Amino acid sequence: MKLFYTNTSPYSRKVRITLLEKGLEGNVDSALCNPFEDAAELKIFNPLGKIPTLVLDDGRVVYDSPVICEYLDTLNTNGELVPSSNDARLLVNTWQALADGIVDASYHIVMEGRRDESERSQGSVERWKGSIVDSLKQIERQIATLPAETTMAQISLAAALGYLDFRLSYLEWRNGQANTAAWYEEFAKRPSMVETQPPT
Ligand SMILES: N[C@@H](CCC(=O)N[C@@H](CS)C(=O)NCC(=O)O)C(=O)O
Repeated sequence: MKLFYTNTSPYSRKVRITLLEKGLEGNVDSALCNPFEDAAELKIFNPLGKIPTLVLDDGRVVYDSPVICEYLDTLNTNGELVPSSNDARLLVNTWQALADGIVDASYHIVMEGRRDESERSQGSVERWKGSIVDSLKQIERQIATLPAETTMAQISLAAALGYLDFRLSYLEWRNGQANTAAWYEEFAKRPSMVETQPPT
């Protein structure tokens, strides 16, 4: 398998944490690829030109990050990151959607900051910030409902909080989020998190 990714992409980090948690990192050739600078090969496989994109040995192409992680989870029985039972799967997938939504809003803010100042929309930035703040409040209320075992819920949440630290530290997301912060402090010690930390 070949994974197109960057070290700074939060969606790619989620996939890379998943690979490490499943013990599958040795099965994947890594292809560092900045989609904004060298997308030519990537676009052969993914017309959206987005990372992460996973190319399987039989030529099939898998994206986006939730689909890749669900696929990786089927490859062995080292933990069940996407539960097979309906209720548990619904819970985990909804956690993943919430965490990915925080990443989406954060990524939009980062990209907006890279536009020419005259093209930026402060209104959109405020709306994305509002989504992040409200989502964090909900997570703080619901943190005790995370599954006991490690799943895509925790992996997605950790990738999202890690991205806030990496790109939007000025939001100081830990303020008022003591339970989430305590949970993250522990989860961030896992080797899969340490190994995939974005460059400083
Ligand atoms: N929903 C997608 C989002 C992927 C995504 O937007 N990746 C960014 C990098 S962090 C990208 O490739 N951007 C290139 C572009 O927007 O053209 C996923 O979960 O994989």
